[in-house]
Amino acid sequence: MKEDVLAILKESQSHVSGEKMSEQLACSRTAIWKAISQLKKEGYPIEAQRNLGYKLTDFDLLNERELALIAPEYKIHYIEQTGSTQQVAMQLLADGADTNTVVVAGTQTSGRGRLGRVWQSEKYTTVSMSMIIKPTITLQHAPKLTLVAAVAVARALSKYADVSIKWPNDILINGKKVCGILTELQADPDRIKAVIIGIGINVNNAVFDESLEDRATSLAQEAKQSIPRVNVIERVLTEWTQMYALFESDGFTVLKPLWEAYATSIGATIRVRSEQETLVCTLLGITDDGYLRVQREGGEETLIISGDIDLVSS
Ligand code: BTX
Repeated sequence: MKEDVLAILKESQSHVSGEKMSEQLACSRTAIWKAISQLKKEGYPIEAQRNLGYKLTDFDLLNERELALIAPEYKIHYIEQTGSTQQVAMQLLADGADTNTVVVAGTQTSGRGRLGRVWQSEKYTTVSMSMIIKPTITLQHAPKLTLVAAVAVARALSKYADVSIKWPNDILINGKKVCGILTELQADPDRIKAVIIGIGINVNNAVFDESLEDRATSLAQEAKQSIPRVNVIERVLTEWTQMYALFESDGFTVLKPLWEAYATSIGATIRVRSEQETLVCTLLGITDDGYLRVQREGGEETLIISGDIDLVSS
């Protein structure tokens, strides 16, 4: 009953009367009133107005219960506010968390990117999530997991806008970053113990810090409508489940063409900044191992294992 009442409230943009709900659900008005009281106790912001009825006042509900409904095969921990979901996931791992444990934060105060960079994810407008995976692959194959996650997120976000992937870990819309992916490993010299894949998605951000203004965008800015974060998380987990199953059964080779289809800079001139050098070259694609294939100005082909890329010209 409670779930049915919640579903009606979620679907409705305006107030719904108790009478209408009791007719729709073929139950008494007392049963509706009880369900509403329970939902309120669970933290659902429901406004009651005389003569009008009930309305959910927050379209973007995010809590443990909502998350449990979208992906029962995952153990999702919701935290209203935390420093970094990566940090929480690491602690859960140390406490014995299993594969498919996910941490989601309402807001993140010290989000991190690669190489100690800052990831901005405050103000309850973004998706900040970290997934614990215990894959049965060797260390050498680990970088591919970032690419598998990128394909999954790209597919999930393509419902809202045209997305592209920028190697290795960014998802862009109209050339601006909408999502970053951070893969962190716990490994013995010969074997991966666990991988924590952190995904940060700008969902309902209306503005960005001056430093990001020209380089960042949100789904809401691009789709011109607000989007419940729980829907985005649901899509990401659904796509991740499918893409990761493909990766486990058939390897990265089947995912490579999917990745390349989103990588719009293939054939373009790019600047690669790696630890070793900064290089202007042509992007050819990726290898079966997930490394970047580029062509230097003299024609020589080079593989890039890690680094950042920027588009110079298409
Ligand atoms: P990255 O190192 O590739 O990108 C970080 C860079 O992206 C920053 O230096 C800045 O220029 C830019 N940036 C920072 N915040 C944003 C933003 N909100 N939108 C667009 N651009 C931004 C990317 O690292 C990996 C980010 C992973 C974030 C997730 S959130 C959940 C999990 N927890 C956590 O602490 N990190 C991950």
